[in-house]
Amino acid sequence: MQGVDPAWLPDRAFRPIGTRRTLIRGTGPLVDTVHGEVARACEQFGGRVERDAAPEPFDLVLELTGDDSSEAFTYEREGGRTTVTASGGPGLLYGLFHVVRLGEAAFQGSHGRVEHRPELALRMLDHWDNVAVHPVMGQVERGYAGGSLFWSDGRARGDMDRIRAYGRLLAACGINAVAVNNVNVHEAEAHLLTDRIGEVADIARELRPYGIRVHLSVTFAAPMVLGGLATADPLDEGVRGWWAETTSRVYEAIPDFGGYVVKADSEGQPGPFAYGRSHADGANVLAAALEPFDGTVHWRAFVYDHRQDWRDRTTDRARAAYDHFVPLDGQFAANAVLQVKHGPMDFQVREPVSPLIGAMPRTRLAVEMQATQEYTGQQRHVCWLGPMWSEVLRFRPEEGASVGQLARGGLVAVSNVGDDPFWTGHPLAQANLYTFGRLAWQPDAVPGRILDEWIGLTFEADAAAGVRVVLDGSWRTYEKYTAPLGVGWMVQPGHHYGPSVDGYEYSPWGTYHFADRDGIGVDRTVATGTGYAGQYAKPWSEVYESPTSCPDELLLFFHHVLYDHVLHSGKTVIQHMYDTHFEGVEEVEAAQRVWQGLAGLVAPARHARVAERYEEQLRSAREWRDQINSYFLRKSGVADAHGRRIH
Ligand code: GCW
Repeated sequence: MQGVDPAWLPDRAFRPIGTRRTLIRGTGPLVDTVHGEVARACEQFGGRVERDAAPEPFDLVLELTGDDSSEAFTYEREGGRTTVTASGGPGLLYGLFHVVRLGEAAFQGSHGRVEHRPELALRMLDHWDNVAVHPVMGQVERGYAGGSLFWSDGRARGDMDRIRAYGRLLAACGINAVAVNNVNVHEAEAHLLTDRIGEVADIARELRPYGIRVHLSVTFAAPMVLGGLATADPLDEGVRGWWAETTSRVYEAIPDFGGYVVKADSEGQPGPFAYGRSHADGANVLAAALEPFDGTVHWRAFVYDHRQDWRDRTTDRARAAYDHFVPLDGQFAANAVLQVKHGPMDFQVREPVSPLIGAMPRTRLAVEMQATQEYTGQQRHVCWLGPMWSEVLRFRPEEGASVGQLARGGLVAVSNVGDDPFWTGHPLAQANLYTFGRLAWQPDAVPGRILDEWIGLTFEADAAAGVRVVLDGSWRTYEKYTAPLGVGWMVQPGHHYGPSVDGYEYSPWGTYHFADRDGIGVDRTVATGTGYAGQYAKPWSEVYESPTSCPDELLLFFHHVLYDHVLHSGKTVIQHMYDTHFEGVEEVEAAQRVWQGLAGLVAPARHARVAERYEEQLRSAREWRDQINSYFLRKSGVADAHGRRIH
C-alpha cells in the first residue's frame, strides 16, 4: 500500500515465490486470495502461476484437497518440488505464508512431509477503538498509533484498502479474529449491534478473504439502550427474546460473525449484578442467542472494585477475578468463554500469572494479553513483550498443563495498531503484534525464534543483528528502570505514562506499594496478608507464601519487606532498586547507539522514526531512574553503596 509501511510483508519477501512456477489447485474465496498473492509476486518478479490442470514442471504446488474450514496444512519438499496441501481454505492461506517465511529455503534441499496446525483455535485481537471520539480516551482507548483503522470521528473510516492490508498482515502471523470496537461501549458504539451493523459487515467483508472473523463488543444494557426495554435482567423473558432476535439479525448481515465481547460490572460498565444475577447468568443469555449460529460470547473476568478505599487494607484487587468467578465454574454455557487477563492486576511489566487460570477446569478460558503498551512505554519505548508472554504461556499452574494449553478458549491481545503509517506508532512495536500471532498459533514456541523470523521478513539481512540486539532484552530493560520487583504502577494517573511513585497510592484503584521509611511491598500471604497467595494451587501457593522461596522479580508483589532484605541475588532490596535503575538507563543508551549504527541499513523513514522515539525513551528512562532513586533514598535514608549521584 502506498504510503504505508509494509511491515513483515515487504515485496522482497515474495521474491522466492515470484521468480518460480507455481500451480494452485482448488476453488473457493481463500484459494482466490492465495492465487492473488502468488500472481502479484509473479508479476513483480517474472515467475508464473497456473490454476488447476497445467503442464509440468512446477516448483511449488498449493493444493486444496477438501472443502472444510480447517486451518491445518502439510508442507513437503521432494524431488525439487515444494508442496502445500490443505483441506480448508484457511489452511492453504497459512501454508502460503509458511512458504513466504521460509524464503529461499522453501525451494532448497528436501524436507519430509510435516503437518502444521494451530494449537489454539481462536487467535484474536481486541481493538479498543471508539467510533466517536471519547472526551478523555480519544479515538482509541490506550491507543498509541494514531486514530482507529476502522472508525473516524463518529463514522466508519471507509478506507477499505487499509483494512484489507491489515487483514493480510494478520493472516501472515496467524490471527483469525478481530473485535472491532472498545470493550467500554459508549452511546455511539452501542448502535453497531443494531442499526449500524452494516458498517461492521463492511469490515467483515474486507477481512474474510484472509480467514478473519469479526466480533463486536456489546453493552450488557443493550436491551434497554437499544431495545427500549425496562430491564436488562438476564433471566427476563423479554430480554432473552431481544438478544435472540437481535443476534439473528446480526447473522443475516454477517453470516460468519464470530460473536460478542462483554465487559460487564467492570469500571462502570453495566452488568448482571444490578439484577442480583451472576456473571454466568449474564454470559449465558448472550451465549444462548449466539448458539444457533455457532457464535461465541467472550465474557471478561476483569471484575473488581474500582472504588476501593485506600485505607481499607483487607480488600485486595489481585484477588477479585478469582473470588468472583471460581464459584461459577461449571455454570457457563459451552459457547461462553471467560476471558482472563494474564495477570491478576492489569498488564504491568511484571505480574504473576492469574490464579484463575487452572482453577476453573469446567470453563473455557481465553487468556488476554496487551499488545498495546499501556504500561510498557506506550510505543515510545522499545519493549518487546515476547519473553513475558512466553513465560506466561509456559507457566504451569500445577502439575500438568501449561497456560498455553489451558487457554482452550483462545489467546486474545488488545491491539497496538492504528492508522499510523507504521501501523504501531513505534515501528519496532510491530514485533509485538507479530509475536503475539505466532505465539497464539504455537504457545510453546521459542520467542527468540519468532523475533528472528520477524526480523528476517521485515529488515534487510545486514540490519538483522543490530535489530535483534535492541529488541531482545528490551522488556527486562524497561522493567529495570520502572517499578521494581513486581510491585507495579508508580505511573502518572490517568494516562499512565511516566513515573509518579505515589500517583496511585491514595487512590481508589487498589494499586498500592505501601512504601514507608522501613520497607515496601504488598503482603499478600495467607499468614499475615490478604491471602491472595492461597489462591494458587501447590506448589505455587507455597512458593509465593514465603519470601525465602518467592522469586525475586515478584517479591514486592507478594511481600512487604524491609529495604535491607537480602534477595536471592545477594543484594538488598534498596541496592537492587538503585542498581537496576542505573543499569536500565545505561541499557537504553547502549541500545540507542546500536540503533544509530543502523543508519543506512534500515529504510530512512523507519530509521528516523525509531531514532526520534529513542530520544524520548532515554529522556523518560532518566526521569524514571531519578524519581525512583530519589524517592527511595529520601524515604529510607540508605545511601547507594556505589556513591552515585541521586538527587
Ligand atoms: O486498566 C484498564 C485500562 C482501561 C481498560 C481496562 C480494561 C478498556 O486502563 O483503559 O478499558 O483496563 O481492560 O477493560
